[in-house]
Amino acid sequence: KRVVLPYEQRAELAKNAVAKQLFNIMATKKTNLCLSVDLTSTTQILDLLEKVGEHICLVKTHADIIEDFSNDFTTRMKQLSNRFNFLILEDRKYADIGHIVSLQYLKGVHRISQWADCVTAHSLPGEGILKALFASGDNHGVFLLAEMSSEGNLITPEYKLSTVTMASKYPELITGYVCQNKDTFTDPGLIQLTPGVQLESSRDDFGQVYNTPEKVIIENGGDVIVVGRGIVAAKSPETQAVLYKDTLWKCYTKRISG
Ligand code: 5IU
Repeated sequence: KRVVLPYEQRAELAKNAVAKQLFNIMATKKTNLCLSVDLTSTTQILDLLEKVGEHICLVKTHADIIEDFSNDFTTRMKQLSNRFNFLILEDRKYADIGHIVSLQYLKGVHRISQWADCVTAHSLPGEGILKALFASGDNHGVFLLAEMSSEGNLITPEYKLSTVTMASKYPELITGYVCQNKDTFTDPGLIQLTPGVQLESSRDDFGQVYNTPEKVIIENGGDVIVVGRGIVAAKSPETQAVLYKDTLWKCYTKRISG
């Protein structure tokens, strides 16, 4: 069963290169924490990554909220990712026809394909979006949205099922799913990325719903856990990152011990 297999064994079952790498990073660094750096200045982001880089397996960015985005910034972020051994996920949530998504991935001011190890995408437009992303690079990956954490989102069980069926045709491209529940997929070579996690609050003012580490990892099968404001907005993000890392890893070890 996927949820009880350790990450190092799942690395061997991964068909996507990024998934394999991410499983191995988690096993080596003993962390399944993904930091969502939803900050609007490059120095804020780089300073934070200096402090918490050793505690995370993945950083999740939103390039389009950064006010002074530049190639120099992505070069520096890449240097940090090499130094601390974490990967970069651009949470772009592509949702257009394949032709446009390919341009959005390769071109524009952000040139996402040049620095992101993986990206997020909606399945809504159909498989052209996967065909386009697959054709647009090597050694990259996609986390496909199968569920969302926000209340009242319009994703249905049928949509989720069709999403997984669609993705099964692109095993070399798919790193995993962004989802909330372990029944979403069965393949142990894929990664369940779960956002909407906090130790303190249960929701924000705009529909975000938070669950505890225990719930998302032990009950719901989350593999890589996304934490944003729980760390970024804390008085000491570094201390908080260590607390999240330790708590999340404890839940994972409990889960794999049955
Ligand atoms: N995010 C979600 N829920 C989702 C998806 C993505 O929260 O279902 I798909 C993103 C949004 C934000 C981060 O970048 O994950 C969560 O940040 P907070 O931990 O600050 O709520």
